[in-house]
Amino acid sequence: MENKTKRAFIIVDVQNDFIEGGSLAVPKGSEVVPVINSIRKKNKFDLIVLTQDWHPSDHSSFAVNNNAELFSVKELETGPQVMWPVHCVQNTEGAKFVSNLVHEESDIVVQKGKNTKVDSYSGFWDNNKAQKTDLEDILKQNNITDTYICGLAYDYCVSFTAVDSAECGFKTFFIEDATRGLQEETMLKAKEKMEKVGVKLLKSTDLDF
Ligand code: VGL
Ligand code: ZN
Repeated sequence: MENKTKRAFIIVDVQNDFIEGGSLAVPKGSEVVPVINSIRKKNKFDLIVLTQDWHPSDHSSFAVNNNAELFSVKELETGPQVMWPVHCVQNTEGAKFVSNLVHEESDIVVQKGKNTKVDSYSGFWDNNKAQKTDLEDILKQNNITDTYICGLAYDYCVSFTAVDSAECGFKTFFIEDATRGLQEETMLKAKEKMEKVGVKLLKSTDLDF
């Protein structure tokens, strides 16, 4: 039986729209980039995955497409949805990975949020858990046992990805200094949720492999 630890580094949504100057900027979002670059340089991962928020321009999470107030919560067919500014539209500058983020040929890119009707914070599933991305299959095909999650934004896509990772059965680590969040209150809730499902929170300096 193969039971060797195999580690994946999952870098969530480090895209221009989520850093300073972007349309859905996370405060100090760009600070994660040098931390992430140094993690991948110092530590040995078996697989590196980048997720990319990749919306069609008519996406239902955009306030303008619903005549809704920015950041309000609207009841859509698919459930409650935060009304976001237009962000990470497919093939735009805002959807590109931040230019100083190290990105190698062997990295796997998983795009999400492509279905107009439903948002997808997690890299694994859409918010309704109706449709999966390829992420779980990719990790399982590579015999990954442990995942290390970081990126933007803490309270949405990063924590949702970490929760799903734990629920998929991976030993899941959330690298606190390699993420930044939108709001204190939602970050606290996200942290509680992660701890409840067994995600371990740690710092990049704790990694020793
Ligand atoms: C995200 C809100 C909407 C994120 C993506 O990457 O955290 N947040 N789309
Ligand atoms: Zn989005």
